[in-house]
Parts: sequence; structure tokens; C-alpha cells
Amino acid sequence: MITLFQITGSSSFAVRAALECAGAEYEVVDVHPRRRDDAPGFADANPLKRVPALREGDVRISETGAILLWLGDRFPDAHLAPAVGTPARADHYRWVTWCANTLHVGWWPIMAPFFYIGDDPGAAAALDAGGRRNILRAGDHLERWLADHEWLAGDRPGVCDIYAYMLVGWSNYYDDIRLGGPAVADHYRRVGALPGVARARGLDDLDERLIRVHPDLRGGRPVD
Ligand SMILES: N[C@@H](CCC(=O)N[C@@H](CS)C(=O)NCC(=O)O)C(=O)O
Repeated sequence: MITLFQITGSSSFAVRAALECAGAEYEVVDVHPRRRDDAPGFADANPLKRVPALREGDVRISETGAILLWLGDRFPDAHLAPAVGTPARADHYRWVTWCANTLHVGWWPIMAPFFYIGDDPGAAAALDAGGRRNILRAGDHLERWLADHEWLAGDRPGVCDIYAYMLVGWSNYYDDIRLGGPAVADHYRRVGALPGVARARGLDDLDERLIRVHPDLRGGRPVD
């Protein structure tokens, strides 16, 4: 049985959505963000104690992109990863890696400036401005590709689309940040309409914008 260690509404959403799209059998361990040692097996699955992390038998895997690549191969019948050796497979590696090393970390200066500068308010403004420039540039890159591709890799939706969907969706937390243009918006709607992605939103207590429906709930339980 696959075990997913997750925090509702965090990066683990992409993994949960991929598991749902794959029709996988899995169980979830909800990690409390301030009491990560309470989750049995979490440190074993990821010594860094970050979510998402996944365990199956002797497999221990963390890092959103790595887990998504692994799931694409673990559930071949779900076709969430193009066939090995095809040009689409190259796009799949490229987009998952780009999501991880550019779009995902591109959010940190905006969403989590304390990672970089503690609580220095002067530095925060500069970091936020630079972060916004970078994330908008990333959105333009996505827009150019999606202007003439329905999906990021090949002719059907895959794990890279799910990863991009989550990261584009995070812009809904901000009134003044929109990634890309009409092609990114259409792709966001297409991926969001996939039954597995919609199910994962429900399980994660998220609305169609990926915003928590009940802000006081985490993993279906009140936040204490
Ligand atoms: N590079 C990691 C980053 C994972 C990460 O930063 N996870 C955050 C949630 S989005 C986390 O576990 N934070 C701990 C917490 O919220 O307490 C990945 O791609 O999975």
C-alpha cells in the first residue's frame, strides 16, 4: 500500500491529484505543520520532514517532481507519462524539472520571504518585487508553449500538467499576479476538470481556485 504524507493545501496536492488520476490505492497521513514529529513514519519517509513524501514497501521518495516522475512510471496504464524514448518523454522530463526548479521555487520569495531574509521589512519589498518579475517571466514561458500545445508533454494530460496546474493555481492567492495569458488559463481549466484532479480538490478541502474552503480545517480536521 502506498502511504502519502501530506499537508492539506500544500505541495502535496499535486501528488494526491496524480494518485487520484492514476486510480491508485493509497492511504494518507496528515502531517501537522507545527508538529511534524507526531506523524508516524514521516521522518523515515523524508528525513527533511517536508511534504509531500511517499512510502511503498522499501521505496521512500520525496520532492514533488521526483514523486510525480515515479508515479508516472509506477502506474503505466494511467498514461500519466509518455512512453520512454519518445520526444514527448523528453518534454515530460523537461516540464517536471522546470516546474520543480523554476516555477515551484519561483513562488518562495513571494509566499515565504522569511526563508531568505527573516523579518527584515526593507529586504522583503525588494525580494517580493524580484520574485514577482521572475514568476511572471515563468508564466510567459508557459504561455508560449501552451499557445500551440494542448498538454505539456504529448497528446494527453500527464503528471507535468498536474504539477503546473497546482503552481499556476497558487496565483489565486493574489489579486495582482496572473501567470501567462489565455492559453495558461485554458490549460488550468482543462487540468482542473480532470476527474482525478477534481476529486483531489475535494479530498484536500480546496475550491476550484485551490483555496481552502474551510480555512480552519486541515486534512478534514480543525487546526489547533
Ligand atoms: N522541494 C520540496 C519542497 C517541499 C516543501 O517545501 N514542502 C512544504 C509544504 S509546501 C513543507 O513541507 N513545509 C513544512 C511545513 O509546512 O511545515 C518539494 O518539491 O517537494
